[in-house]
Amino acid sequence: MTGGWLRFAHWDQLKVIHLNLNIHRLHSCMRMAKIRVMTHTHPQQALAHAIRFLSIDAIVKAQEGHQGVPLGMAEIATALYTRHLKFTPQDAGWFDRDRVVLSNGHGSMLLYSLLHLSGYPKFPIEEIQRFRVLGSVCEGHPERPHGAAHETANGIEVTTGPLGQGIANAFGMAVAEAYLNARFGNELVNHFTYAFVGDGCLQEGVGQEMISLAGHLQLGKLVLLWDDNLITDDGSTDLSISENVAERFRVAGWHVIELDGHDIEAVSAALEAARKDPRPSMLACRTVIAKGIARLQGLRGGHSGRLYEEDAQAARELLGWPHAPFVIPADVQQAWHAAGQRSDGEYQAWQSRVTSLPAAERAEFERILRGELPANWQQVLHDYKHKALQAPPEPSGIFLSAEINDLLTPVLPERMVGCADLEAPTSHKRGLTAFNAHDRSGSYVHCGVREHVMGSMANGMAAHGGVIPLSVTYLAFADYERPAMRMAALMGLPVKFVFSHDSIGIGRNGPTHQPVEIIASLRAMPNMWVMRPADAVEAAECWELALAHTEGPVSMVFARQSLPMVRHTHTTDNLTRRGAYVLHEAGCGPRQVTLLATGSEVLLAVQAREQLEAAGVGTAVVSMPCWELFNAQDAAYKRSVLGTGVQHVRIGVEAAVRQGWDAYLGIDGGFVGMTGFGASGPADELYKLFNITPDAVVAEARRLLVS
Ligand SMILES: Cc1ncc(C[n+]2csc(CCOP(=O)(O)OP(=O)(O)O)c2C)c(N)n1
Ligand SMILES: [Mg+2]
Repeated sequence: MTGGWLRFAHWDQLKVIHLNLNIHRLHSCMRMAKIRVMTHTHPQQALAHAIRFLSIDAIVKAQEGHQGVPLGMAEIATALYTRHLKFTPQDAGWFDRDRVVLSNGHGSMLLYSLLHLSGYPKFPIEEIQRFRVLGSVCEGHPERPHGAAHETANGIEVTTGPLGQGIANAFGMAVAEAYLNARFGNELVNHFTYAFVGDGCLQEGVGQEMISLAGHLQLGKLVLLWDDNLITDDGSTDLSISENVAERFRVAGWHVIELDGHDIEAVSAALEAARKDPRPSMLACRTVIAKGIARLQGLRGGHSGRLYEEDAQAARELLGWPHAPFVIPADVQQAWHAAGQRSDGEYQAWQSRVTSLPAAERAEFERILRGELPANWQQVLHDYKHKALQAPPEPSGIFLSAEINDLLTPVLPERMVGCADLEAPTSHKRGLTAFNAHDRSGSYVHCGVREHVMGSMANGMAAHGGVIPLSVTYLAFADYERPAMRMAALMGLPVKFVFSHDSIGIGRNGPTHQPVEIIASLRAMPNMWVMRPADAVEAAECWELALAHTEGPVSMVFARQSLPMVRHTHTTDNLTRRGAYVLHEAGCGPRQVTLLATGSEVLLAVQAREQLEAAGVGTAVVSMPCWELFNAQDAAYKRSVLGTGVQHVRIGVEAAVRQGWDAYLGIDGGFVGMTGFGASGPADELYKLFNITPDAVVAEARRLLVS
């Protein structure tokens, strides 16, 4: 009894202490705010307040949004944009601009206010007033515009919302910058990457992966601005975290400064120090969430608690801001516009440095900036196709990709490869050297066993531009980078996610390493191409299409086991271009059976066809390396490939689950594949165990033809 009462009292006490702490925090914040209003010391305070009130007014109008970040980080952002950032709103895609990522993307009004105030043309006041209205550029969370950055850039560098992604993207941008800086020199590429980051991003696992790898690589031009406000959605950070977060950065080799995030001078001085320090920097800016909203500041409700007009009015009185909603006084507006022009000189100087480059150098640099592939880049792939038919290449599926990539190295110096500690079995390093803390000229990033940050890094690199990122691991571990893959698809970023060990055919590592459902799940992702080539020729064709594809990511799925040739005749045409094609038409009579297969199972289908044809059953084999490309073909082509007719049956063959196949097979179609997880054993034995064999395909055809 006593123990129970004591426990209860203890809990109650804790609650009281917590409440007192919050009230204390609230009072001290209000005192601080009043003192600031009374003394109005800092000449730039009104610039910060302009961010605050644009955010408050937009959120009140939208009747929802997250005020915590813009109100808490207004001074930090003011210091960065008015004194340090290299940017030109009039040319938002200027290649040598500093990059800014809002990793705590829920605080989108911070970014929109900054873009509006500093003069980005896509963010007029009307758009701020349409925050969260369908069709507005001021969407709930920031969304990067689709398309080539030099044409579409509007100031939003990456889409953010899933916490942790943004800082990992920023890290990728810093990697791309360092690589291009090593290649083209300070005169052409020399910029910083800044990221606003909240507690949530630093609680996410990907955040820790990023801290570790960026510290290891000593990316000195990466600067994080941490909104250290001690609050997340559920309330105090004490609820869920007790380690010293800044210390995590220090032990990983970062330069850390802890400071008052509402002190513009302190922030500015820290930014100055950060820019000079050779280590990546983290500015731990202690802030008050929702600063300026007396009812919510410093409290859980500051995060996104509903704001009312009364709150806006009270804030105007508290902070001494007499202006009507969405009205920025002329002097403040002018000061912000001046900030937007602060880099004009540097911009002009950079332009003239580019125009005065020797012609060939300039052409190459501008090609890289535009993200264009060099003339004749396909030639090595075409040659490879020829050669593969004359002398069958290395057998393993993933090694075909490795071989192709090795040939691409001198042709595409902008290609950068990240791999999550699987260099030997995937072999995409070959002619490349490592990008590391001492040598930025290498284009192979040893990511360590950190698949998630590898994917997000690749997204950041693609968003930065000037490099073509590859992200390499086993297909079973795609799930570890899936959040990044989804963001690549959502943003339309041209990242090549390369996978090996694509089915049960991996050897004896067992079902943990045997993906059965992952191909289907990747095919379910909008705007993601999934390619599963059947042999060396298809591998070259897939790479040709993947590299030319700039509107979104590609998952390139390769077998670990050998992929003997299934294509025996050279075609100058890229047959994979249409996603699926008839590899063998029925020979002995009209088509009765169509076998549809991908990757390593195409050969099984070919062998099954031989048996069926020998028995007088007209059988076609269709190779389907990329469903997404096939789905985009016209109905007539689709019909010609899939085959039609009452007497005709279709069978899918893939060492994976059936999900998705019904679109081609129909409910009456047959399927030879997996229905559950795999097992530990040699590949050939597993194929027999799970009945994925030519005999099984033949048996399925006979069953369907009879029924
Ligand atoms: C991966 C992910 N999980 C959860 C969320 C939902 N969410 C949005 S903001 C937030 C709290 C984040 O706290 P913090 O970064 O400290 O932001 P603050 O409350 O200080 O604005 C949560 C849980 C999310 N956006 N992304
Ligand atoms: Mg927080």
